[in-house]
Amino acid sequence: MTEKLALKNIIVTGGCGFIGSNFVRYVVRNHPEVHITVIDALTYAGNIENIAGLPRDRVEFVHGNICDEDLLNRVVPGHDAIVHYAAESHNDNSIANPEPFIQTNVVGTFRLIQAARKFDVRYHHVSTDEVYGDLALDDSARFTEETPYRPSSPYSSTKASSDMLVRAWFRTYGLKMTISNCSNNYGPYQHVEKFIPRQITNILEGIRPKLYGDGLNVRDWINTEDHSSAVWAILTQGRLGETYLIGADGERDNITVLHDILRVMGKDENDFDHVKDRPGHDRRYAIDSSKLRRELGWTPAHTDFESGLRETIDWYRGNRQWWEPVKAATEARYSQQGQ
Ligand code: NAD
Ligand code: TDX
Repeated sequence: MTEKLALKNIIVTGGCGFIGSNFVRYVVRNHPEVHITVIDALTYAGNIENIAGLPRDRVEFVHGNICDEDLLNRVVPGHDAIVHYAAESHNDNSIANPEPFIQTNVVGTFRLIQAARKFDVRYHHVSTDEVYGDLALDDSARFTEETPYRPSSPYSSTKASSDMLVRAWFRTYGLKMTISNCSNNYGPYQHVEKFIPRQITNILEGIRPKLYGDGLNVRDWINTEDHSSAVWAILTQGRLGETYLIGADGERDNITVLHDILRVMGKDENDFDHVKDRPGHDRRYAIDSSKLRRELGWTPAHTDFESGLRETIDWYRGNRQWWEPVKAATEARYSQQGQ
């Protein structure tokens, strides 16, 4: 294991989104010596409420776009690391309109790694297991760091592109980088467009949950707290130039997750609609995270999916003011798509 990197002043891009804000809260709670500058454009997916109430002397908010070179030239100097979460993150949106995905995920990453080079700043790139495409249901294989890239959707192809840029910047310019590719996250503060919060909030609103296709697609669920602890471990102890897969052995098919949500919320397990499938829908994701566990000693702490799901459901029950303002528009978009 390499010596731990001592960090004082980090930038978190996308720190007002679901996973980025979890990371900000995680660092505030566990690493009192670290100051965080959040850069976030507050797109439809960003919400300043996600970092509200954190101490002002620990977390500074900069409202801005990662594609803005002048902004990066102003903000990046004086920081010792960038942790890059900002992205357009939703597959269905990327199918309807890929353009913002190219801008933010590809051009935005390009601007950030140029700034990291220019100001000699450590860079951690947050990516997804979707860059590896999908696995068959009857295949026992899991993704590893050696799996060839084979992205299926506009979203995952832009994430794959950004990973490639970061790898090339390491080889050519010696960018001080690491990359992590994580599986599906769940937890509080996730936008209601995503599978688990969509179904929970549908039930709370009296709308029937919507399952794509046959519902047998498998996702490898990880509690977002465990994603944050893994990113911190890689940022501070990871070997430069390396990729680490993050996962918590949480494979479940969508119909089983939906049954769990309905049961926990006191509904009939069959009280949902089958809707049109997602075009190009990946069948199965599964992560082998043994490199991360072996090299950095990381283990997930929140592996009881049902109890994590109960906590997540309680959070959406208790925080209607957070999601209600965007719920109707999200469902209107889906119903236009027949989903
Ligand atoms: P999210 O959509 O909830 O949040 C994205 C955040 O980025 C928002 O706050 C948004 O305002 C901000 N943003 C978007 N474009 C921006 C721009 N051009 N400039 C500055 N800020 C911008 O996304 P998330 O689910 O929290 O995902 C965060 C990261 O984790 C993404 O890179 C995603 O690819 C990756 N990831 C997500 C998952 C998952 O299950 N959600 C799994 C693996 C990896
Ligand atoms: O209403 C729905 N019904 C449904 O059956 C929705 C919104 C989704 N689904 C299915 C599609 C997927 O098989 O549920 C599964 C999960 O869907 P999403 O929440 O859209 O996630 P996914 O497409 O798997 O991608 C997520 O994990 C990897 C994140 O959104 C990405 O940002 C991350 O990279």
